Amino acid sequence: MKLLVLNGPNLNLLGTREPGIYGSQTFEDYFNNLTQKFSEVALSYKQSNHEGELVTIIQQADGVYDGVVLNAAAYTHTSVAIGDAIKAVGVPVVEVHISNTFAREAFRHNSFISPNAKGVILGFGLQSYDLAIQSFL
Ligand code: CA2
Repeated sequence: MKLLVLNGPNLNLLGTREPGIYGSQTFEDYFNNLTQKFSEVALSYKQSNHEGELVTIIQQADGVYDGVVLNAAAYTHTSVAIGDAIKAVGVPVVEVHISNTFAREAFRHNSFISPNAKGVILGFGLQSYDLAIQSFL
């Protein structure tokens, strides 16, 4: 099984700021743990701060990966373009969030990803990614 873990804007800062919300581990470290734990899965990791680049990555994932684990970060709440891209491709996307977005500000309660996602996992810290990978297995 080939899975792509795709992170959106500012998630490259994980482990450096706001540890109270997002934890103190860098995503690269955590991704290393994931590749060891799921050694039977061909896991790839990409991150972009740019909306259009995320759209392109999702389009290019179609037919290449069996699934995408997507944390679109703040674009979750704003991006019709990313929502449309997920709808347009055949590759299943599981939406993840580190924090429980429903326990936060009202503007984080809407997602343009969820209606087009296979499922949504949120609020379990970085473990949300682990659970999303398990959902594909
Ligand atoms: O909880 C999540 O995973 C979010 O997708 C994170 C986004 C936020 O806008 C969403 O509402 C929920 C923010 C990612 C910012 O990541 C940072 C990491 C370290 C330091 C500062 C920001």
